Amino acid sequence: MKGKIILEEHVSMPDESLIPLLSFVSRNGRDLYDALIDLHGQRLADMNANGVEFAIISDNPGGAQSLRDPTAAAAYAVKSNNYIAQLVDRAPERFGAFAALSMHDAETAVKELQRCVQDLGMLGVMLHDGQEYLNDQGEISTRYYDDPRFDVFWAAVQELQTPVYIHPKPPVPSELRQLYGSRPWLIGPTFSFARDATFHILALCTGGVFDRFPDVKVIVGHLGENVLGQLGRIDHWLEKRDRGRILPAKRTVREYMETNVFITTAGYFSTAPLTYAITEIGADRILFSVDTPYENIAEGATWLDTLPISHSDVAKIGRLNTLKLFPRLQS
Ligand code: GRE
Ligand code: ZN
Repeated sequence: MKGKIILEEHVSMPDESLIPLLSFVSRNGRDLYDALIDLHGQRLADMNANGVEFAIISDNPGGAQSLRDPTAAAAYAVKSNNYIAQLVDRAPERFGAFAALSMHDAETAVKELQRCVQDLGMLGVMLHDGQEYLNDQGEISTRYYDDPRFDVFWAAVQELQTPVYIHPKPPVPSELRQLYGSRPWLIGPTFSFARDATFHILALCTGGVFDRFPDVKVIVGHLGENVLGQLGRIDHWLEKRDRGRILPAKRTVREYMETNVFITTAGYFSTAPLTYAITEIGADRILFSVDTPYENIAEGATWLDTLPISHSDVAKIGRLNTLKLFPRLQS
């Protein structure tokens, strides 16, 4: 199909110190770096060749969420947002952006979000999982956004009608030691990304964030991380064991997945899990995405165009659901 829209598409400010890290992700870290800082060259050419009309771009993971110093994280977010806004301004008919935010302080995050939406024309927010910070013992810890301290953030998100993409980031040092020291192949897209993002989505759903802010829309990539695969068992035990005792949420995880959460195909072009997702939550909640530059636009686009599902579902997933979720895209 023509007119595809993709929305888990990463860029970075030029910074060659990223190359060693990217060499962990790719057999050729330099090529990956070049692809990450390119937008208007090869990436746009790939979009053109594969019927992709529009991409919502975002900062590379873990971005501001991996910066433990509040001042550094806030300054980084502002710098990244200004840089990404300039990239969009060179071809605004082809690109939009998610804002980067430091989540050390919710009020600061709200102010930067307002600037990004109202002054820079950004379409939503991408948070790279929880905010890393130094706790009172000086240890690196993580804050998740079901914490009531973030209610002012969710209130602003609801007011501005900006979807929030929860994207994974690399593990913190304690997990690197305990889990992955002798199993480094499980870091990132093989396992740790989905493990961490699944936890965060479940924390938001079960913590009652969507009861307090019913109009908030959250997006999660990689076909919903691991939420859908466990959905029946999660709800079964929440109802059987926790409802009326310890569970803050008023509704089932399934209901939030059908009301507040959207999933994307980013990084996961696999037909059986997609059709399973359609069975579980419906085609209206699924958005096509690629996960550039970590995945290939032609591969994702060819997969979408040859899926054994109805043309109307392909049109919804490839474009129409995203237009509905981002009303600003239609103007
Ligand atoms: C991602 O952004 O989802 C990603 C990375 C690195 C490797 C694989 C991947 O940031 O999907
Ligand atoms: Zn990604």
